[in-house]
Order: sequence, then structure tokens, then C-alpha cells
Amino acid sequence: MSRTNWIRAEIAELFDLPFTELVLRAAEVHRANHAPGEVQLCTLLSIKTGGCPEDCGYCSQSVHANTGLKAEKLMDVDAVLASAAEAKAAGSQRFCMGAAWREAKDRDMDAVCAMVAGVKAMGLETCMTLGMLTGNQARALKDAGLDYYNHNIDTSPEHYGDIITTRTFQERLDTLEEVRGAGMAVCCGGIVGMGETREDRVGFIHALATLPRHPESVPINALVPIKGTVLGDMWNGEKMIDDIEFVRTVAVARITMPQSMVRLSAGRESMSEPTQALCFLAGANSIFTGEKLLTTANAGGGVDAAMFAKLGLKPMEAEEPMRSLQAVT
Ligand code: SAM
Ligand code: DTB
Ligand code: SF4
Repeated sequence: MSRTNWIRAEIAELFDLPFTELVLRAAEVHRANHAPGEVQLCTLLSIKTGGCPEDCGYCSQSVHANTGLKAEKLMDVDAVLASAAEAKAAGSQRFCMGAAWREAKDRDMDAVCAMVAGVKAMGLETCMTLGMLTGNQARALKDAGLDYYNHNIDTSPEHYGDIITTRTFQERLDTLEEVRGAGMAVCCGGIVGMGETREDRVGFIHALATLPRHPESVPINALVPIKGTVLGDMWNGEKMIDDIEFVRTVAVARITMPQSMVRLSAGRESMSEPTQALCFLAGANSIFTGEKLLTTANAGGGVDAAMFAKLGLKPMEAEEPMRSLQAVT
């Protein structure tokens, strides 16, 4: 098992390395643990959009935001399965279903479990993100065939309260524990470019790399600034994080969590190809593909196919993440 006793000073030292040295070290760790030319493709679907009571400052789906997004009901199971079939046909390996909920409600569990079972039966890996879970809900999802649960810590423990006030960092950790207890694999990461300091990025990676067991998937999102959200308005269209600092964050995630899949997640739409290429060199080995993330646009399938061809990357076969999953169950 990868080491989980990182101290903050060690992580700060990694961030401080000369850029080329840091990327070289991350690339070495990547090669020692993964097939370096392969990138996992994941597709996202918002199964329940908008109307969320939480006040996450980045999110278009919060009722506290003023984005004009229309709140919708939970999608029908059949519509979700049709969308999953499209994702599979487009070459995705994992189908991630997201709901704009503070927490999963027992009354919705039959429907979400049916979605999981149906997607799993298509031969796709399943992932859901539904907010907080109880132990019973986590076990029901596991029994239905859920492989991964996504629940992000988002930022450092110190910065967390500046971004979200309606729940605590500790509550995030509690749900992650329920997910682990139920035997599911964990997808947990966060967002950079929210006005955090370098020290916060150190604290963010430190919190992930010192979890009792590293998340099997670590999504690193670059803030997508959305007009009408607290952070989108604050940043007013400016670039929120320097590209080199973003690549550094990916590299430090790769070095500290060698066996995890590090996902270059939201924010690719506005990221240049050379920056994305540097992220792949620094150990990112997973992306969200498809035209849409949850509510915002994503670099679509054609754009990604052209980039993969240019960089000589190929979509990963299902084997590798399944191996990490088998290690959990
Ligand atoms: N409601 C559930 C929750 O918050 O756990 C699940 C859905 S939520 C939209 C999933 C994750 O998407 C968030 O934790 C956050 O890291 C990411 N996210 C949301 N809005 C974003 C944005 N504007 N830019 C980048 N990442 C974003
Ligand atoms: C994650 O870390 N990023 C995804 C997924 N997990 C659920 C969501 C990104 C959302 C980007 C903004 C939007 O489309 O609303
Ligand atoms: Fe709700 Fe999740 Fe958006 Fe926060 S990130 S407002 S919990 S949908």
C-alpha cells in the first residue's frame, strides 16, 4: 500500500522543486505504476440538476447562486441508461452520475440503485456522487453494483469554510468513511483556482494523501468560473490559477498518491493543449470526456480524439482501475 504518513513540509518541498525536476519525478512515479501512454475516459451525467440547498461558492446548482439554472427532478432510469449506452459507444470506461443534493434521501434509493444496476450490466464502471450518505445507503449502493463513490474535499481544511458554510470538512470525511466501510472505491479530490494560497494547495494534497487509504481516483478540477456564483463573480472571467501552478498540483498529487488515477477534470475547456500535455506528462491519467460536464461545456469527443492522436495517447482499457477496485473488495 502507498504511504499515507506524508507531512505537510514534505509536500511543500515537492511544490517548491524546480518545475522541470518536479515534472520529471512525477513522470517517473507515473511510469513505475501505470501504463504512461494510456488515459482513462469517464463520462459525466447530471441525473438531478439544480435546486441544491448547499452554498458551495463555485457551484451553479446551489439555490444560493444566481445562475438562472432551472431545477429539475431526478431523471428516469431509462433516460439514464440511454445516456450510458451512448457513453459506452463513444469509448468511455466509466459512467459517473451526479445529483445536486446535500445528501441522498431514502425515498430516492430504489431509483438510483436501479440506475447503478443498469449501467453496470452494460459493462461500464459505475460512479455516483449524491452528497452525504448514511452507512445503510452506502451499502445499498454497493449491493446494487456501484464501483466508485465521488465525494470531494474540495480544498484545504483551513480554506474550506471560505467556500462552503452549510457543511463541514469533517462531514466530508465522515461520508468517505461510510463509503469505505461499505467496500466501495473512493473518488475524492477538489478544485484549484478558487483564490486559495499555495499553502492551501499543500494542505489539500496533504489531506488526500494522508487519508487512511488513498482514493483510487483523484479528480483535480480547475475552477470553471460561472456567472452568478460567488466565485465566478469574484473572479470576473480572469484566469484563476497559473497553468504552471496547476501542473505542479497534478505532479504533487501523482508523486504522493502513486497508485491512484489522477483525473484532469473540470476546466479543460479553457486549458491549452500544451498545458494538458504537461498534465499528462506530470502523471494525469484520466479525463472527463463528452460534450458536457454537469452543467457546463466540456472539450467534446472529437476535440479529445484529435488531441489524443496528436499526443499519441490512447484510451485505457478497463483493466487497470478494476485492479485497484479488486484490491478494495
Ligand atoms: N452534490 C454533490 C456534492 O457536492 O458532493 C455532488 C455533485 S458536485 C457538483 C461534484 C463536484 O464537482 C464538487 O465537489 C466540485 O469539486 C466539482 N465542481 C462543481 N462545480 C464546479 C466548478 N464550477 N468548477 C470546478 N469544479 C466544480
Ligand atoms: C468532479 O470532481 N468533477 C466533476 C465530478 N467530480 C462530479 C464535476 C465537475 C463540474 C463542473 C461544473 C459543472 O459542469 O457544473
Ligand atoms: Fe450542491 Fe454539490 Fe453543488 Fe455543493 S457542489 S451546491 S452540494 S450540487
